[in-house]
Amino acid sequence: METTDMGLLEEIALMLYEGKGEEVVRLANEALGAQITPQEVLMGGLMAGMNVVGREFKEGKRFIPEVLVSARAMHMGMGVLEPHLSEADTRTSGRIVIGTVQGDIHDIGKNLVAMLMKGAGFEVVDLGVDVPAAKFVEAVSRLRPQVLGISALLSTTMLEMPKVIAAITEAGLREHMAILVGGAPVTEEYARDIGADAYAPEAGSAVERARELAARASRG
Ligand code: B1M
Repeated sequence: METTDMGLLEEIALMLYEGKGEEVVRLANEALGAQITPQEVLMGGLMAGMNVVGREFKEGKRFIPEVLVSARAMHMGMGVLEPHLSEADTRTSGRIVIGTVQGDIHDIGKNLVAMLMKGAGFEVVDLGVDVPAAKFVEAVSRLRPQVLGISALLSTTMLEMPKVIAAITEAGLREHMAILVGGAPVTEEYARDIGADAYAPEAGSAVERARELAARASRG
């Protein structure tokens, strides 16, 4: 693919696909300088590139080392967008503790959710990836968030979600807080079945759900 006739967003998508993080950073800055919004850079550039990577990974045309360099480029690109996407308004929407379940090291989507939550005025405590149920319980007990966000990207690891919810319940912490779940294999129905309070398919709606849940948790 020739880059000469491409728009900036297509170039960002291509550089992400090729795992050229420094180019992604340069082009993302150039796009922001050209008044392209951070949301457009995210969706039309970074996410568009990662979607192609994901499709080809599934089809066996891309392999883990290549996916890893694209993931690194994605992280670098998100680093450019973060100050713009998470320019928090001064209101505090509440506190959210978030993490990816045990056995799962996917963090790009979770980081995006965390970034937009910060932008929406939430205080975000990110526990990272591969988080055991006991660590979620410890954090909820110590920090008393209005919302606990749990992410899983594998159909095997989403089975950890009900274990986290059970551990929170057993620790007597389920009152006055709400649990939000998400990640590619998770569905609305699954969220309901495991006793989560809400499900969001992507980062924008995760913020909307968290706002509703935090308001409910503070009332309750
Ligand atoms: Co993985 N991987 N991966 N991988 N990987 C997937 C998830 C997969 C769908 C690819 C495929 O086969 N098509 C597949 C899972 C199949 C399944 O179980 N259904 C898969 C597999 C199989 C694996 C391995 C098992 C491969 C192997 O080793 N054989 C392995 C597992 C490692 C482990 O976790 N133990 C593995 C490894 C990896 C890498 C390390 C190479 C890398 C992760 C790097 C990183 O995250 N730092 C990686 C990547 C990059 C992917 C794909 C290509 C992209 C994921 C991503 O970042 N998407 C992915 C294919 C795909 O999803 N199409 C794939 C972009 C991101 C913005 O979207 O994460 O979906 P997403 O997040 C969205 C929503 O899901 C939602 O909002 C986000 C933003 O809109 N969301 C939430 C996410 N969390 C939320 C929480 C919420 C609410 C919404 O509330 C709390």
